[in-house]
Amino acid sequence: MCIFCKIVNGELPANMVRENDDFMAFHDLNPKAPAHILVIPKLHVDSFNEVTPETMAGMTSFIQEVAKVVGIKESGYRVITNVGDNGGQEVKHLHWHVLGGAKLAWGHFADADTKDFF
Ligand code: DGP
Repeated sequence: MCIFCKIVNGELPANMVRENDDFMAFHDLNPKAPAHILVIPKLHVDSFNEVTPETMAGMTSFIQEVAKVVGIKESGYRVITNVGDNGGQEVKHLHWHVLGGAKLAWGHFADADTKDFF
């Protein structure tokens, strides 16, 4: 069972922000911003590649609520989902990083010189 499924079923603890029947939001263990929340569907989905439009619809309003609850809705924030190896996905359970609380830097490549791409 993946670590996020263990958080869903209570086997692993998490610093919970918000929860409903379908989704959970909790603080990231290794925050990359003053506010760094992970939003997951309770039902296991490997990644964005497999998510349904129905789940996406619920995720959208849930993420909007989370941004309001943590107080970053007006100041601004970033929503990211990493997909697969090149996307840097470490946990193979769909999750959205909701980052805010400070002005965020934009963009990077992990191990290549950007001039090779443009
Ligand atoms: P990603 O690289 O997109 O798969 O991001 C996985 C994130 O999950 C990473 O920022 C660290 C976080 N993380 C990993 N394990 C745990 C955990 O057990 N609890 C919490 N709260 N976050 C975790």
